[in-house]
Amino acid sequence: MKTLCFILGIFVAASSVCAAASEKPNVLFISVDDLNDWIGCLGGHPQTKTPNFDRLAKSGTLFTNAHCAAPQCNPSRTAILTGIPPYRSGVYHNGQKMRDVLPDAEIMPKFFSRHGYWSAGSGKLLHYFIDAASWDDYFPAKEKENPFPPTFDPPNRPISLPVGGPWQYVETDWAALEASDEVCGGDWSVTKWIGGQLQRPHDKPFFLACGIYRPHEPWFVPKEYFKPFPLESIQPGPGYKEDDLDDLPPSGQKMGPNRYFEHIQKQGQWKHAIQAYLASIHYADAMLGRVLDALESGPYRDNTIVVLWSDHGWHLGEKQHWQKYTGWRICTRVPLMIRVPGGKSGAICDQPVSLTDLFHTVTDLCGLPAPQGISRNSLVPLLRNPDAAWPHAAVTQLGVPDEYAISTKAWRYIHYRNGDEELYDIVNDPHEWTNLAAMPAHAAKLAELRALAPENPVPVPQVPVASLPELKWHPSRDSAPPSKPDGGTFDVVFINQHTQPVELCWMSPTGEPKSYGMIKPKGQKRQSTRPGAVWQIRDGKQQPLGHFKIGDRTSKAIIPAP
Ligand SMILES: [Ca+2]
Ligand SMILES: [Ca+2]
Repeated sequence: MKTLCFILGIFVAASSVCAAASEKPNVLFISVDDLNDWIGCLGGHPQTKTPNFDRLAKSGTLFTNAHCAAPQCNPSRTAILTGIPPYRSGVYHNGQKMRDVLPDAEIMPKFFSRHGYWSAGSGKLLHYFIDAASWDDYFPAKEKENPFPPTFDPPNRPISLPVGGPWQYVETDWAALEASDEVCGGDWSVTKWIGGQLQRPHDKPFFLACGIYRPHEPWFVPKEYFKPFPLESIQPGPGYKEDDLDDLPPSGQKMGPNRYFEHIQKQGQWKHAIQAYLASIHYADAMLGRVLDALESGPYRDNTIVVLWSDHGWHLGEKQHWQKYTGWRICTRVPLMIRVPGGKSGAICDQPVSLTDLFHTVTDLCGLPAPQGISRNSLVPLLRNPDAAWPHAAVTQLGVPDEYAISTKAWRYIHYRNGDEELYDIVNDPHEWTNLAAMPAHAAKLAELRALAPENPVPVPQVPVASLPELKWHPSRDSAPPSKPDGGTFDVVFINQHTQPVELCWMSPTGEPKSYGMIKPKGQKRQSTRPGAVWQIRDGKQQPLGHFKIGDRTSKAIIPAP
């Protein structure tokens, strides 16, 4: 009882409330995947329909200047669940495995379990794994390390966007489905299970984490969620400006335009994609509504802290970009809302905050001892007073140690690894259309923001070969197909498990093998290559054994024993 009195004391100082409360507040920790600021209460798109996000925001504090620790799932979610920013942990990108880099880091559910809580989750919280040892329970079965319940996969999936090349993520597509929410499964099953936990008796306080997957791709949701967004009415995001790239430094000009947006426009799918993203957000909103309804009609309505966040934003054409990975505000700014029993409702905070601060904030709210070695910036003072002094800036790391974006209350600064810079006045230019970095009048502001750079960022640790995804081996005594290389380079590690030396050959686009040398038995060769390349393996007599087709990322290619 003492703990909740402490917490509520912060907000209402009413002993009668404390007397009625149970010992410790519960925590409902909700994540949404790839949701940018296109929700009603953040005003990111005039057509969006998100009554449940808006209702949660209205019942607590909405942070309008919250930023992810990194604009991609793995480093962002790792920072949230460990409380350690990428420049300290070394988890910078999606190609790393959290447990390779941070074998001993304690994540939030484990911390809560160790402090008398029952911790459970469902859906995607970490990057496509559960980390079973950190949870008391998980749906579906935690031992399988797959956070997803089955999702409806129509036998003849509609195709709206033809595949543009090997660079294209396999799930980049969209369409209205002839299916009910229940048949769609996935988020429906996650929110059903979470709702069940919110309604049943518990003998301990709970830390319950709900990972809603939409609006992550693919954007297939039941057709009723498309209805409020007739195709002919669809508008681009208000941040879209066709000639927005002119004032960017070379690194920004390279970061912005990508082949997704070009391909989507060529296929006449831009409006369709915006429609499908809005529909997927509307669907995620309905799933959130199921969780909020279960909480509000159940026994834990008045003693549960609710935290909702998205792991990063998303471009739909802004800066000629599609997807994520950039340092611009459409990609780093995220929905964040926190409701505390007895706390403020309808509060809006525009201080720059980072999702890395959530671990410390939630333990602070629950009166638990502060975890060691994590971000120290608790948001509790801002929950008490949204205008409280806040000397911190929010740092978003962009995949490598020396590339980052910094957000303050009124300004944003982007620093690329070659030293290129951008500076934006977000009060007067919220869509970052005018880069002020080169203007002498803003030199002092630029210097001020430069000084906020992360100090001594840790280097990117090498991914152990054992953790790399494995390419499919295509055994064949015949020749291999030609390469169709398309996209940026990365390494693939070829591992020879054959008893004899083998020869590694790159297939030219016209189908001729070109030798890149021999690999000894039990030997390895790290080779730079590109998506769509084909590598043939030959024996010592130059007879083909088979080949590998390169996918879209660093991987390993195991040449099997005969
Ligand atoms: Ca994500
Ligand atoms: Ca511009």
